Amino acid sequence: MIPSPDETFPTARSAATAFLSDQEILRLLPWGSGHIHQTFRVETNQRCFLLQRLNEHVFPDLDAVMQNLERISAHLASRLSHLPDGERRLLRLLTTPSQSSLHRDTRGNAWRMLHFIPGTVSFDTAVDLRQIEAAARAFGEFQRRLDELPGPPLRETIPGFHDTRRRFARFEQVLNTDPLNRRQTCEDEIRSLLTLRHLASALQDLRLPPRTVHNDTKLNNLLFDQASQEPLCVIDWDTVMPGHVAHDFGDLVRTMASEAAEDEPDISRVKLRPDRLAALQAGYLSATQDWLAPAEVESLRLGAETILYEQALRFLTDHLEGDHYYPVSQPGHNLLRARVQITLLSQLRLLPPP
Ligand code: ADP
Ligand code: GN1
Ligand code: MG
Repeated sequence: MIPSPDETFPTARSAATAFLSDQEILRLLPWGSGHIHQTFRVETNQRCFLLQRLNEHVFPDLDAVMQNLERISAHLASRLSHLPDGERRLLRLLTTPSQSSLHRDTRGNAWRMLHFIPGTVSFDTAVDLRQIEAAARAFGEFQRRLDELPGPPLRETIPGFHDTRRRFARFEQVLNTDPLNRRQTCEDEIRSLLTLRHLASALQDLRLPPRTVHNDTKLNNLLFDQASQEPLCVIDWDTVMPGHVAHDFGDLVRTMASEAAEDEPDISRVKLRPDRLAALQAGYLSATQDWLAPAEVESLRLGAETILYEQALRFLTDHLEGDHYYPVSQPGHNLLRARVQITLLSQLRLLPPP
């Protein structure tokens, strides 16, 4: 589990100095609403930076993560620097005096620092159709640029990340052991997921060729320009690695097709809107249709079902195991999250095919 910011502040300040030995650090603030790392905005006498204590439980191979990031940053720099505002469209890593983009503190914690992209906003839920279409286009463009990444494939930073079959097997295992006796709290959700178990393998059975994709295209992994409200920079590149475009499309649907938050407690507010789905499809295809194979375009709807199913499995597994992966702010938080995914999935399955 991620420690609270209060526990980490003193170590964060000293980690920041490892990257910024020549600047005076004025202020550190906890930042963003990501589930995985512990993130701070660092203000110095010169400018702002983004400091992250990396979650090594989730990413055990940080060498792979950082090597991928360096390659992606260099490649996208060559594609984006000519655009207006080029520097703000890109994640740029800082290095320590020994030229490392990763710093280990005396306790062994891993830290990295990025240039803070100023004048941006991110959203946990989407505002309107225009924003939804633009966000889907931005993630599609990100995929298209990465498809041209030179050299060998990126390293796999989390083995089997979207191996839904494996996620299902883990879910079944936890169901059988029920270590905290929580099974009784979620019998309906368990039944729904067992009934839909064919979704654990349907996409993988298509045997589509892998591409370099983002793998975590939730809306808050996109920064928007505050002034124009247009997408500016796709962030959170830790899971960028070989995978399927349908998974990326799936996470767009999961996080934008409804007005409700990922953990909306009032299930009657969780409504998958067909107009939002159409905007996602239009935006995403406007950036990708000319280079995707027809089988990939056909797989998009199944990708959305698969990701909703997989994310429900992941949240419910975490609930049953004791909330070790996703931070929770109330008892049953992961169960709430799982319920939202299951609700969206059942509504999606009632819609006619695209
Ligand atoms: P997590 O894996 O925990 O989701 P992210 O890399 O997505 O971590 O970062 C967490 C949050 O920090 C993002 O949602 C975003 O609001 C903010 N953020 C990340 N990188 C930058 C950056 N370079 N400039 C400004 N804000 C950023
Ligand atoms: C995590 O890091 P963040 O908050 O963008 C998770 C995703 C989940 C998402 C659910 C590495 O994303 O896979 O879909 O939470 N990232 C990792 O909100 O597990
Ligand atoms: Mg994130």
